[in-house]
Amino acid sequence: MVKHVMNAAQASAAASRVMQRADELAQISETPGQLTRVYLSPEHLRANHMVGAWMEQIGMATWQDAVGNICGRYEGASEGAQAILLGSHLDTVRNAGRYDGMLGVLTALEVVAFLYENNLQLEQAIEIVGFGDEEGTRFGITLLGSRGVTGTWPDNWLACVDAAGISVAQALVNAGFDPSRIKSAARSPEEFSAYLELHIEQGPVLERENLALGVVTAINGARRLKCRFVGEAGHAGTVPMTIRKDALAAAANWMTYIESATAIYAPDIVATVGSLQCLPGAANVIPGEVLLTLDIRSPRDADLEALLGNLLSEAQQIAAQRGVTFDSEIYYSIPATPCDAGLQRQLTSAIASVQGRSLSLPSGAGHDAIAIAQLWPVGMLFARCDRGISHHPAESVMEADVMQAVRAYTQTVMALAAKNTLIEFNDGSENEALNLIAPCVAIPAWTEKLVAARPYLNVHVLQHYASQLTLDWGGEELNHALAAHPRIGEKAQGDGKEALFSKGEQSAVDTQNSALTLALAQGNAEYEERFGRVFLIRAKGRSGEDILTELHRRLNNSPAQEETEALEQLRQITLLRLEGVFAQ
Ligand code: 2AL
Repeated sequence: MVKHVMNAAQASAAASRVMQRADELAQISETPGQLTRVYLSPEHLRANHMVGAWMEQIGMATWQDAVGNICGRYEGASEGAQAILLGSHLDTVRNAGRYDGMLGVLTALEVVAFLYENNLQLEQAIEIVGFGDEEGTRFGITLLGSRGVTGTWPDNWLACVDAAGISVAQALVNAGFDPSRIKSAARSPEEFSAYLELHIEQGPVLERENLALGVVTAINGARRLKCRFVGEAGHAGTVPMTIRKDALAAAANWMTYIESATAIYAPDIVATVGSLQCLPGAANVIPGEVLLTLDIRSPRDADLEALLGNLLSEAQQIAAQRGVTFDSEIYYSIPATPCDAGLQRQLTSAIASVQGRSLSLPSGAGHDAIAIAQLWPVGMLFARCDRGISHHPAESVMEADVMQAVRAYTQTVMALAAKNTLIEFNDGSENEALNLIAPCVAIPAWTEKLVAARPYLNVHVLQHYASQLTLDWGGEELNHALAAHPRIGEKAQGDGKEALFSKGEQSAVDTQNSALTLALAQGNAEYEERFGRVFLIRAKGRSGEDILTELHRRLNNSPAQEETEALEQLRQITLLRLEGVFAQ
């Protein structure tokens, strides 16, 4: 582990440089007095040039890739090492603020500057990318830069045109690129171990929590629907209240339901009716038809689908009660992009160490990480911005927050890049590799098969195969495995990795509570008497009381049922431990 820590003076100098460079970049605009910098414009190329020069000052090799991203590489301890990719975008909306995108690139430069100034080379290389297009301002299609890096430009993108009728292909040529070579911007999966992006929050949560920084859990998935209530228009003076089929009253009823049901569903889900059209729309006519939109977003697709299902069925019920009809159609849908759990943990611990505590929150806005997550694990940090204002010239961040951001970012990257357990696992001797994963579970066949199938392209591939292999387990494996799992409520012996794992997993079991400890001990004994082996349960995330309830429930299982349940718990414990080994 590298011991260097950024001190206050270094962080302060770095933050002041970030602020000054954000001002310098903001001067590169097509509209005097405002900031507008769109993909493949002369201003885009000038910004790339400026950022490229800054990269070179801190020992990075630089290049502009085939879709116009500016890229830089700071070599790792061995040439050609796998890299951690840091980045964000350099394009803007029209009349933009100066931090959206740029802050991520400028803070990444400070991470590398710290390494360079301290003469540090880490196990992994660090690459920085300033993406050419995230916002989609010019061509109406988004993430052209990051989807260049993943090599997933759809064929029809080259033909898309801007407001002046210039196609993407022509714009590439005008900017000195060759449209037939865009595929060469694609990077292969093994080149990067992870992608990190720092971004302004563009929302008010951190400010309200009085925090400079937070960790992103996921970039929200979203659905947009066109909805319609159809009732019966009628004379506002003559139709009695009891026999009306008022489409607007039904819509109003539904809207208040949407608001209250969403608020109680989960704190991080939002739903909005943003437009409402009432027909025929006259003061003296009962509304016969209402067209409205529903926008719903969540960091978890399953929750989004469940809530949406509930809202739509409520709409049907309201319609039925009022004698009107309801229909809807999804016209926009994007899945959530979860951030990698291991990267979230690293970011959380770095942020907590610089600001005392961390906060996890979803991103309501889209980011380059959406595209990058197709190939690499992604992690994001958010920095507070004034009143959450973004996409506006009033966008603003505090230099003191940037100082914290640079510190947390540097700490995270150094921790990740100093060690790469997957490389250790892939390149180590058979014994070294076995030792790394043996504490996950005492089933030698599983461990050996995982080692035999080395090398793995990335941690996801390894986890997937490890999970597949657990499907073959039966009663015999279950009995073997118990060696790595002390009883619940009993302190694990020793300071070996298994004991450390187990202590962490059982940390929510309150061993000071003697009534609970006694009840668990009794339950364990009863279980062992009945099933002839130790009671196994994934303890992580469960309290002692929860576990006790489960233990009592499972005592009523038939032996066959219980074997299935115990095996499932064993799988979960093993895969969680494996995640822990490779997350570092
Ligand atoms: C354990 C353990 O060691 N970790 C965990 O999640 N559960 N032990 C057990 N008997 O279930």
